[in-house]
Amino acid sequence: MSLEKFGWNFYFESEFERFAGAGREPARVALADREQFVVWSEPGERDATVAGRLRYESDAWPAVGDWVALEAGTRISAVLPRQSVFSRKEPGDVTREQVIAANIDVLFVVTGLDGDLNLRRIERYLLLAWESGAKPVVVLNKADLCENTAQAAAHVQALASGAPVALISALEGWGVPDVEVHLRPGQTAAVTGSSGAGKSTLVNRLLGHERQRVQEVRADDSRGRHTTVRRELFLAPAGWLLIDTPGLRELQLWATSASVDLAFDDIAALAAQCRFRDCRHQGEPGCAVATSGGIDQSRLASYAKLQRELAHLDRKVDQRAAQDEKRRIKRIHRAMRGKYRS
Ligand SMILES: Nc1nc2c(ncn2[C@@H]2O[C@H](COP(=O)(O)OP(=O)(O)OP(=O)(O)O)[C@@H](O)[C@H]2O)c(=O)[nH]1
Ligand SMILES: [Mg+2]
Ligand SMILES: [Zn+2]
Repeated sequence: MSLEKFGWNFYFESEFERFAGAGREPARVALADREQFVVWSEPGERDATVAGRLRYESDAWPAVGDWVALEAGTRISAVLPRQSVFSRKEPGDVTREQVIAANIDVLFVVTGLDGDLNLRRIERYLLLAWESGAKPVVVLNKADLCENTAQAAAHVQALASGAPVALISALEGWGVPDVEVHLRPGQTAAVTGSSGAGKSTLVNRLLGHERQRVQEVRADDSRGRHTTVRRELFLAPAGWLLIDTPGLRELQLWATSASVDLAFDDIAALAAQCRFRDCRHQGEPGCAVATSGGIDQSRLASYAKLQRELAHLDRKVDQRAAQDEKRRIKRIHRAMRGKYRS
């Protein structure tokens, strides 16, 4: 089996050089389930665990899609630097990144058109998608259940900052070619979105067989039942790779403000012409965003809200970094005291 089939390229080849030797081989994480991993390497598919050392050496815990150095055929001893990474903030109080999928070329943000179309939620997904470094594509699924698909598509197009929007029915199978056009052999895509949006139904369509379990949404509010519970990589017959992920209950941001400008390129272009560089577009004199009239009020409010959230995250990350630094200095001092005593 050649590694190229699994997405191996020149970038990873070069990054692997410093890990080469000592019985280490490159492998790709196909399934990550807490402490248990399935990896793909030259000889094929294998179960793997994480080498004890890795827990202390770095922050990088292997995620699905990662390229790793595999020792003795079963132990992951290093995670290669990622080409792209789709993350969110870990749910709860901790200020930590949670990697959802690594090394993806395309990210399909899947939404069902069966309930209310939540434009603000799509904006959040798109912000993280732009941050990931992968190419975002919005997939409006369950178009068979929607009366006015053209209007839904137009609303989403208006907020997508140029990301393609595909209108499909994964169940009935139409529109799927508009999803497939974004994939090339050797490339990796991931699907993300709320539970019940139809991610696994789409994955089955794309793979050409019923690989993933799907389950009906709740009749009263169209919400899903969190059917998919693991992040898993599949190899499609056409030669590209696809990651199915569980629906996310919470989508807290893990991003930089640069991604806000990518995700809101309409506002960013106008904001560059505001008189004051720190214009918040809330009635300041000479505000180009306010006078243009072309920006929807709710989109502008969403832009401001996401920026506030990111500013808050920045402060917390800074605090955390400062704490880490303090701990590191303390450790060094302790080590030095020990050294001079002996
Ligand atoms: N009418 C219609 N139903 C669909 C379509 N796509 C998926 N469904 C149905 O929606 C329900 C949920 O589909 P899943 O594929 O399990 O959704 P999921 O996004 O993988 O959900 P989680 O794994 O829980 O995150 C199932 O009953 C599917 O048959 C579609 O295009 N049209
Ligand atoms: Mg699923
Ligand atoms: Zn302004």
